[in-house]
Amino acid sequence: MTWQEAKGECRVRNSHLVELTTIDENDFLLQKSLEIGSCVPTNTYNCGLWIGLNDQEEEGQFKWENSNFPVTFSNWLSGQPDGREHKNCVEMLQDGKWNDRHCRRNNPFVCEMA
Ligand SMILES: [Ca+2]
Ligand SMILES: [Ca+2]
Repeated sequence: MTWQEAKGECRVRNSHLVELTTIDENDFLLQKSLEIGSCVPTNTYNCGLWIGLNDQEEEGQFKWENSNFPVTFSNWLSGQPDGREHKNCVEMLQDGKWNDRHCRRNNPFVCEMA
């Protein structure tokens, strides 16, 4: 789903796109995604999962969509974010690193309850 659709899908389930505020939360999600293992990594970027982080409102100001908190902890892949105004939604890659990407990309996603 697109990031926007994923956000809506989480809402329907009474939850929101996951917010990762510590390395432990990041590692936990990474571990879970590896356990589910529905994607075979063929390159760095092909197994991304949407998380709640985005800079759609103001370029470069990344924040979590549900809490509206600005990003404090972050785990960007080296060289990311690189999308400027073209890429405003964030995915977690197969190694747990983050990448900004086109919000219209179809990615799996992770919801969490409040
Ligand atoms: Ca951006
Ligand atoms: Ca990027």
